[in-house]
Amino acid sequence: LSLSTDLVQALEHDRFELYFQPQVAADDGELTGVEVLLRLRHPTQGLISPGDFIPVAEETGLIVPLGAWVIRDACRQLRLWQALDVGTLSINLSPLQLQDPQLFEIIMQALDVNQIVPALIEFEITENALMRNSISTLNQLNRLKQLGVRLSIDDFGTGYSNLSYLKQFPVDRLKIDQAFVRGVPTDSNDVAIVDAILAVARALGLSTLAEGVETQAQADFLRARRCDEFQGYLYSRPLPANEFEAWLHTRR
Ligand code: G
Ligand code: G
Ligand code: MN
Ligand code: NA
Repeated sequence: LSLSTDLVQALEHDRFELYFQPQVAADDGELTGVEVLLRLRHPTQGLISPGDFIPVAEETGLIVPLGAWVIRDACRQLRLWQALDVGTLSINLSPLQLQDPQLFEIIMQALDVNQIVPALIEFEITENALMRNSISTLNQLNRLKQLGVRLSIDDFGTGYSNLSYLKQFPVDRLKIDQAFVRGVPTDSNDVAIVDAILAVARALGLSTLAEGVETQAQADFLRARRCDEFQGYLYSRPLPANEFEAWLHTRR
């Protein structure tokens, strides 16, 4: 009948899957982490991207239990990869999850059950999520930070550009949105924006990751400007767990 009904059933019938996209160091290309990206295996429509269902899950509130499933399943996978040294596992958090009083408990339990060191987990929060409900969001983020997980700002540069919140929130790194990465090194506006983001990050002591790196020219430019890490099709698309393991084996 509707996508929102489909989503409830999909969660009940375990039809969501996690994909994993490598993040690599700019200097030597070594794996530094993995972003967890959600997919829906629809019985008739095949694999559906989060861009097509996350907005519905946010409108209906399903993102709260769905996001909890993502956290638990990602931690389960990280435990299975314990011997592989995959680095930091980055998990996307929605604004509604940040307002959920149970979020902290859900995270604590997932870490505990899987015996995961908090420093191996990073939560990605978009700029717009940070701008909303700043008091409760700030409290939630401070608790998470004290627990020892890492925090990053996703899609950096695309939100409402009030930079004052960067001082308030205990974030560790900025993920430069692929919209700006796309144009470097040829588009002078994108070059200016990327340079400005790198300068802000450096001044505030935050590390930087460029998203959507697709070409060697982009990587070379960003490396020269001392961006710390890269993620994008140049290295790998998001992959199911078994294909990610194969990707890792061919590189080591
Ligand atoms: O994988 P893809 O490029 O299609 O992801 C599209 C968008 O969906 C991205 O903005 C990404 O941050 C978001 N997304 C992917 N997985 C999750 C998830 O587990 N939770 C939330 N809240 N967003 C996700
Ligand atoms: O918004 P967020 O950064 O969480 O989501 C990343 C999204 O970007 C995912 O949907 C992923 O599939 C997509 N993506 C990852 N690498 C590339 C890339 O190199 N090029 C493009 N066009 N999209 C990418
Ligand atoms: Mn992300
Ligand atoms: Na992003």
